[in-house]
Amino acid sequence: MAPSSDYKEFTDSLALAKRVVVLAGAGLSAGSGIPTYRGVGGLWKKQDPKKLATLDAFKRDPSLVWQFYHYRRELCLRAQPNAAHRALAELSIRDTRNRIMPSLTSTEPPLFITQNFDSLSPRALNDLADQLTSDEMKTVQNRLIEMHGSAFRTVCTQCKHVNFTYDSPLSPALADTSEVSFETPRDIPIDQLPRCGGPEWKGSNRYAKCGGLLRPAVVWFGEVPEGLGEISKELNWTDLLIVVGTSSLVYPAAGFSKTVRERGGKVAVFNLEPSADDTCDFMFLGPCEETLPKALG
Ligand code: BJW
Ligand code: ZN
Repeated sequence: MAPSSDYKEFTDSLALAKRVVVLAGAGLSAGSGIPTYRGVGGLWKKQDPKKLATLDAFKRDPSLVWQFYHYRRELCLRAQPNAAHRALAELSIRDTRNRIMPSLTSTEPPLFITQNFDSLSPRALNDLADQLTSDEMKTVQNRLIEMHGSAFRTVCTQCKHVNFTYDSPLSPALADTSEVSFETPRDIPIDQLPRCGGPEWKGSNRYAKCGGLLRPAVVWFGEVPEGLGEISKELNWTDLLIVVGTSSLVYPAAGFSKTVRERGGKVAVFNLEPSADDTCDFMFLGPCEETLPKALG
């Protein structure tokens, strides 16, 4: 049967669903000016992911890979959440208060899985902080999984210390990396790339002088995405999966809709165009920054 694009029918399914999961991809942030990967103007149309988004690439040329991530990190820092990020953040907090869902058995907000590393969804949630207690906000934040990592986290290749920061640049040598300079990259000596300051351990300086090379805490091809345990548990009892702005070509995320449908849940796709997820119950074509507020508002 062809998927429905009837907003009322979708709202009814949402109201009946006890367990909602959101899966977001690059199209969610396209309206904020962050390029997607595979569409028109997509990153992987211009750049070869094997040279930039694998551990081997990083080992071979950390200077090139860091310039690529610095440039994209800056783009994310300058971007603002759009109406689709805001609509999804509202969905999370309204559910926490049980205002939208009739389910009295669950006060858990939807599990919000994003493949994006741009921090725009966490920022949209934080923008609603004044409507929640700090405990409620923690509950909502704990339900957000950045399955392909974050542009704002680093991990030390030596001591494995993880750090989160919006500071930029992460090392002075990266300061003047723009898109143009990224496309003609400099050869930055390895000791001038971001290095580990170690965790700020009170009473111990065990790692204080680690100084190891940092890498972006993003999930490259061949690496295991984050939060898969929680995700696969949740997909077993998902009533409604809302899939936003992903081409559904990258696994394991590309398989989530099939899992939900096999277990009897419904799938709603919000995309500019039909994607690999065309076997779904609802399909709303158009920019998600327009369709999502309409569907969730
Ligand atoms: C709009 C819009 C608007 C635009 N409104 N919509 C063969 C078969 C099966 C699997 C494999 C295989 N060969 C290799 C694999 C595995 C591999 C894989 O899937 N490769 C495929 C390419 C075939 N996967 C992996 O390696 C993953 N790890 C893994 O499998 O580990 C093994 C394992 C799994 C499970 C358990 C145990 C072990 C890791 C994948 C890591 C992906 N990393 C990246 C880079 C992150 C860092 C960075 O950004 O640099 O993640 S790649 C890139 O793709 C990024 C994205 O998160 C990901 C998905 O892209 P997304 O979000 O779908 O973007 P696009 O551009 O593809 O689509 C945008 C969509 O938006 C389009 O549909 C537009 O129409 C739409 N759109 N504007 C609504 N305004
Ligand atoms: Zn370290």
